[in-house]
Amino acid sequence: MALTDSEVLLLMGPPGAGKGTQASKLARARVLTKLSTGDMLRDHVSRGTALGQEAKAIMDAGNLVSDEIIVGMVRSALENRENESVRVLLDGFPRTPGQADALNDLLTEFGAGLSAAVLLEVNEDELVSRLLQRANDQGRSDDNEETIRNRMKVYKNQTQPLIDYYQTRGKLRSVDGLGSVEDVFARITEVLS
Ligand code: B4P
Repeated sequence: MALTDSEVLLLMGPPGAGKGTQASKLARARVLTKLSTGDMLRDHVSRGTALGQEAKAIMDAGNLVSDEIIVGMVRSALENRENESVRVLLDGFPRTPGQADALNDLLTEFGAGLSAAVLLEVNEDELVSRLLQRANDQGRSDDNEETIRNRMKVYKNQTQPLIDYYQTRGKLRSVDGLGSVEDVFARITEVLS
């Protein structure tokens, strides 16, 4: 495949499934630009922008920032990309059916299509233990037990329906997210080959 061809991958999964971790590796390996809505939001928070001030309390409670803000951020990232083709890896977006519809519209507008949606599957005990470990290592303000519990609930109610959405469209690739980072990466590479 020539690098001028468009490729759009998205990584889905519950909080702590390894999306951010795998997204960085996958983007490097396939020469894609990583677009992480979580990273973009944290960047706004740390710069103290109006958007960041609005998002901070929502993120700290483990809720989802509005579709309007998120879709606006992704749209500007796509508009500001360096290459003619659309070669992106979406990390943590879409997270609601409304965002998934908006992504379809955006990709049509930019002349690209979704290549695959990779779902990382990890059981809840392991998710909680990873996030509490990260709380120790990095002190992220949404990695405390109460917020983690809410993030899991929000994932089940608002994001899990996207599994069917992408399954029905023949785009879903499920991957076991347990094991070492390298093992999980090898599984992802295999389902995309
Ligand atoms: P995100 O930044 O997407 O946070 P996340 O779901 O916790 O995933 P993350 O990528 O950070 O963690 P990962 O699983 O890689 O979102 C944060 C918040 O932003 C959301 O709650 C929401 O408020 C807001 N937001 C973001 N996108 C939004 C959207 N589209 N719509 C609305 N709101 C949005 O890793 C977790 C930990 O596990 C790490 O410490 C990692 O080192 C570890 N780990 C990874 N792989 C492992 C492995 N194989 N084994 C052991 N540990 C592993």
